[in-house]
Amino acid sequence: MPVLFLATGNSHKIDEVRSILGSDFTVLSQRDTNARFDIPETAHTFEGNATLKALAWAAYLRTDTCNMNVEFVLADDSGLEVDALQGAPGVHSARFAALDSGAPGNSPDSENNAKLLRLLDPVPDPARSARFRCVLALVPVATPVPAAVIHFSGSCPGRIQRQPAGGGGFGYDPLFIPDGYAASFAELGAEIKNRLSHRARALEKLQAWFKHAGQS
Ligand code: ITT
Repeated sequence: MPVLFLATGNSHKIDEVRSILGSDFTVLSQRDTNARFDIPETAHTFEGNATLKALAWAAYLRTDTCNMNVEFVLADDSGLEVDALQGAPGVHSARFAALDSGAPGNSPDSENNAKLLRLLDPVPDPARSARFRCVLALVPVATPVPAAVIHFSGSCPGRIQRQPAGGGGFGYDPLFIPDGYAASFAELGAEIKNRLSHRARALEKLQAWFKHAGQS
């Protein structure tokens, strides 16, 4: 069974990845170590930022001081692309509100959602299309530097409604209605979200890769 270290500080991502991958993988995460890194997400693409996070953690997990027996690091960079905003918030999804205030770190979900609703207020319903995107970067820990990085991507199309609804999920879930449904991800709940989300679709490709590589 492959042992993955999920390089994220976002506990919702950890829960979703664990639940989607199920028992075929052992998934460790930042909850299993006291190590913490501030990794500036300076790339302009999801793929670039996922790679930065995966390589930073892989460098640590390779050191003798870290005794975690991890085989692979997996990082997730994800976000929402809104067509009427030319793809924003995109790679800035986590700190969309802070782009205006200059506040450091991620913004509260409520502030990001409020900004999105404000910007989309004049946009008519048929033009409120959007998609969630997720890029995963997988780095084998045993491989010497420079390590190979393998990417898997997934997207989930939908639209942005005018009011938040639902108590599940995180981030923009209360505003996002996936195509084929009449309720937000936050209303649909984890079971449905984890079947159709951008993260689920990227993880399907990762599972197929492991199957092919004969490692699962
Ligand atoms: P890590 O970098 O530590 O993984 P993060 O939350 O900062 O955690 P990202 O930089 O990838 O992660 O930003 C992702 C943001 O995109 C997240 O904070 C949400 O605002 C949004 N997002 C991503 N996936 C989402 C999902 O499944 N549902 C709702 N919003 C999501």
